[in-house]
Amino acid sequence: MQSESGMREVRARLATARAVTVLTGAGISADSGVPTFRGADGLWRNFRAEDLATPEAFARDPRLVWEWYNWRRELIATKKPNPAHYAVADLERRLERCWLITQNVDGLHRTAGSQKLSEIHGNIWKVRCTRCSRVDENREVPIAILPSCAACGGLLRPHIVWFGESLASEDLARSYEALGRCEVLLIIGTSGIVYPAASFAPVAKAAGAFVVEINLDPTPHTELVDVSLQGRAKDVVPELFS
Ligand code: BV8
Ligand code: ZN
Repeated sequence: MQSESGMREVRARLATARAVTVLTGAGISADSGVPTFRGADGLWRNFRAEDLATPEAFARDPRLVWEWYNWRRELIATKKPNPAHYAVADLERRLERCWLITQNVDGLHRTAGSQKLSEIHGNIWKVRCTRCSRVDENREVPIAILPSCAACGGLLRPHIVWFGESLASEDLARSYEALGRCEVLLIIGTSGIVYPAASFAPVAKAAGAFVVEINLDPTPHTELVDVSLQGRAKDVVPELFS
């Protein structure tokens, strides 16, 4: 469906919807200056996912993995939410039934005010003890010595879901509930490659949702969605609600 008529259709649906679910990926933070994973300047081009974002990589060389996450933390610490993050957060004020599922670990949705959310791949500002599994918010990680748990002395790891690791069952349950009951699913800035998030659009579609994609480029979702809006999230997303 063309953008102008597509935009009109989406705005009309959102104006009457009682339950909206939003699924976001790195593309929504790209407009804040956070590098995506698979784009031209994507993170993975300079790093190989299997070298860094896996439990095996951390077991093999925890210092290397911490150096990469500290580099990303320093980068993200200077970034701010953009109008797309704020428009998504504003949905919580408009609708009593809305839920945000984000693959992003940068925390920018929380900074923008989103509270009804599942950070299904974790959060780069949280650490987890590899021995007692305690999770803490931790804004500073001294890389000179590997960070250890205040409670038991175990080695701390980023509280992030790596490739080959299962998502938290609570996050999955919450996500499937939000996908199963929403009238509209907005998919913003994800390449639709990483599972299980890549299977969320068909789940919502099968449950009867009107599915909308906002992306710069076509993705594996594009032929399945009801409306595909091509453009930058910071420009398109606020337009959906104005
Ligand atoms: C699991 C943490 C199982 C790291 C991440 C073969 C087939 C199917 C599945 C698999 C398979 N082989 C392996 C698997 C499983 C694997 C997977 O899906 N692999 C993929 C690569 C095929 N999945 C897993 O391992 C998951 N776990 O399956 O567990 C299991 C079950 C039981 C027991 C044990 C295990 C775990 C997946 C989570 C991995 N962790 N992140 C970190 O972030 O440090 S994934 C990583 O990719 C990020 O979290 C990121 O969020 C995520 C998805 O990427 P996107 O967000 O989509 O970002 P991307 O750069 O790709 O795309 C950006 C998009 O934005 C583009 O479309 C671009 O056009 C658009 N864009 C850019 N700018 C803008 C924009 N759009 C709008 N406006 C703009 N301005
Ligand atoms: Zn511990």
